[in-house]
Amino acid sequence: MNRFLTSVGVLAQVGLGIPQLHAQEKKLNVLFIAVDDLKPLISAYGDNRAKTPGMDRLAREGIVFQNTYCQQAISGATRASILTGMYPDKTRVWDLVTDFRQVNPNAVSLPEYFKSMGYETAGMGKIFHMGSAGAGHDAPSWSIPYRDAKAKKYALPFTPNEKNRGKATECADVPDNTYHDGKLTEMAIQLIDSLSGNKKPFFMAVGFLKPHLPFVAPKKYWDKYDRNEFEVAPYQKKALNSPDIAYHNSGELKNYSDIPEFDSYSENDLDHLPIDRQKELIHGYYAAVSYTDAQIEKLLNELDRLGIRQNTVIVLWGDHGWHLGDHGLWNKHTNFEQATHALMIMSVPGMKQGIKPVSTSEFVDVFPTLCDLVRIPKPKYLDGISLIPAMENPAAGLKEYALSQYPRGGDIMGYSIRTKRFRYTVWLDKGFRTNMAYDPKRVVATELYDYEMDPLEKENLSDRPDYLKEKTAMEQLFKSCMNREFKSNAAYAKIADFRTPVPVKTKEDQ
Ligand SMILES: [Ca+2]
Repeated sequence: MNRFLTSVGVLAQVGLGIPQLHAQEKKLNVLFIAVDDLKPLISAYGDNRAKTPGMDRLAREGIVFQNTYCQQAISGATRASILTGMYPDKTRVWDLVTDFRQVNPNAVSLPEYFKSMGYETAGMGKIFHMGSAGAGHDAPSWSIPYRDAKAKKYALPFTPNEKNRGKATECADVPDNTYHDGKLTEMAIQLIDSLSGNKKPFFMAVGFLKPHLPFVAPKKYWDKYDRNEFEVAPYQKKALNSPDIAYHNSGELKNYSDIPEFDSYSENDLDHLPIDRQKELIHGYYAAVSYTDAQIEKLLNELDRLGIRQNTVIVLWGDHGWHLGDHGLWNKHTNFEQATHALMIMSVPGMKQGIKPVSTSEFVDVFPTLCDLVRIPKPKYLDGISLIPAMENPAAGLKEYALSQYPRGGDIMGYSIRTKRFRYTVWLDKGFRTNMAYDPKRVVATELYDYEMDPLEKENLSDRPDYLKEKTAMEQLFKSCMNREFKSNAAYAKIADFRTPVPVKTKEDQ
């Protein structure tokens, strides 16, 4: 089936009862800011080390979703998911190289949908994952052709290693626009200026590359921190009784030329990355976060200067979490809390400011929430829900759990549900996906963590007799989730036109 025919079909299915704007009323603009590998470490999430005045301001003036989870902690998959409003088992993107249009030709992206609703849509920087976006960075998404800033990855000369990588960090006394994100911000400001005068509302997506590795940032951002004040992750071992499959060897970090070989999750502290290198990386990560924060602040200032903040919805999100040494892990690529817990802040004209909804939420909720916020109908097949009730009443609980997943070894998928107190993860083999009926015989490992008693995930409680009651309850919840997804996949298959399934690529980087 032709994708555009299905788009029309989707539009025909949209829900009723949503208030419509009068024809002459201009809809709200959307500024959609994606940040690569930004974990929720700003003060609004309880980390007082980060120097992030831009995001702090957005948090004060916006809505901070405290308990939001990405659907899969790797760029290609999480971005395909948030940008289509569907779980990875429906987008069929679980890696860094699959273009969702190729495996799911009838999918409609969030900006593409806004375009169909009369929006001017523009994208720049990393919106979709670079390796998994088709020509024109997914040309159907944009009414204005996609553009990107060009800049060298490093300001200082470097000799690449055999993997064609330089060092993991760089501190150079250079201006912001030496690197990609500073240049991109200048381009974004120009485009905001021109779009602000249009009759059409705009949906503008800006994607920053930092704090993704390598941690390069101008010196002034490094100087905001005293390296000696950083503490390394307090727990760097494998969780007691946890399966190996939950972990990886931090291969992405090891690609960089100055990172020595180390054992990711050894019981022996001497096998870990040396403490001084850990502190250097943590310092670099925070410097890169502050650098990107300054770019975000420039965008906010420009909206204010133009006087369009009061008719622009802002969505800021980091595409997944990051392991800064917990469990001995670096990078993302797991189902643990540090990889799946994500930053998401929205700023909405006319809504309460500085609130922190406690409800569990998921990235799949962004699509329907944005539709409701700008008062356009939402496609019925979307996997998420509107978060507006949690914005109006921050104490409201909208979801019992968030669902994340991560593949391991090509043939195994780990599905993880996170409730307010627990995480229950089940690893299933032989290519299981939620479009298949759940089969307990495929289970190869389970994990249970109790965040009330063990926030650092030091022990897998799955087999502990004193947690039998809690495990049984989580197991039931997990099965109901698998059943829900099985039914949901079957319903979606009626409007989708899947091609031959593609194997998951094992390369893990972005
Ligand atoms: Ca990423």
